[in-house]
Amino acid sequence: MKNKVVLITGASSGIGRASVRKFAKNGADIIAAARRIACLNQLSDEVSEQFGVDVLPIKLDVTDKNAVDKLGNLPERFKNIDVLINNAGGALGLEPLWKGSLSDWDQMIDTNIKGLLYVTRAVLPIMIERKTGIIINIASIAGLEAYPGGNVYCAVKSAVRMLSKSLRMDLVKTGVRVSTIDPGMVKTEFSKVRFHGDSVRADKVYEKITPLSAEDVADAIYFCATRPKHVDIEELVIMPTAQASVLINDRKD
Ligand code: 8X3
Repeated sequence: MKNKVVLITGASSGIGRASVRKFAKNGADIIAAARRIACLNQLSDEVSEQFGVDVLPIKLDVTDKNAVDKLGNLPERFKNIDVLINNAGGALGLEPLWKGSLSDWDQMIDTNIKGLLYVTRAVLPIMIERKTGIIINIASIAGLEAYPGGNVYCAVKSAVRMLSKSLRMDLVKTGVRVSTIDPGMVKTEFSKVRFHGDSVRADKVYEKITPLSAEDVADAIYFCATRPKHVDIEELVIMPTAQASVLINDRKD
């Protein structure tokens, strides 16, 4: 990964943060993008000191088209993005559809779908011009199977999978690769965000089971990004051993 530039969205926590560390540890220079710039600044200082790589923290709301456009004005050093990890996204709410919050829906659709589209569109021209690059989209097992209350989240993650598949077709003659990763249960801020800050409810999701860690998923992302140029890991499903589907889990009493 030496001399490679990796752009990671949603880099301030969870899978994004673990990916920053994983790629930096392996010598990549990083553009770490997220809304929480204070967290990014801290992460960037920590990682550049520890691994001796360049890290550019940028405050970015992926749903803000104008802000995403500015990715075209990156400093020369960071212009040639080799790996884009579309990680920003997440779930809000777990209500039956008729009780769902419209603003939660808007936010899920805007972040998981539109944000991913905006960032991908901004980054692709340079990859196509250089005939190299890999886009890694973080979807979810929620995009493979529906579950009660999953409604909009399942739909947006399913959309991410379909966008990835179609994008692969668009890019087949360009040398640019696309991978999708579908994680199952991962212990991050995911559930706390989904339940609007209710940590007690969030902690219950990971009770009596060993979930994936953000680092487990970052390892899978790194694997996809480091295959030989002629190999594209199109889709990778990664789940805890104790989880067989969204609702089939082995919880130890
Ligand atoms: C997270 C997996 O099952 O909570 O993307 O929707 S699930």
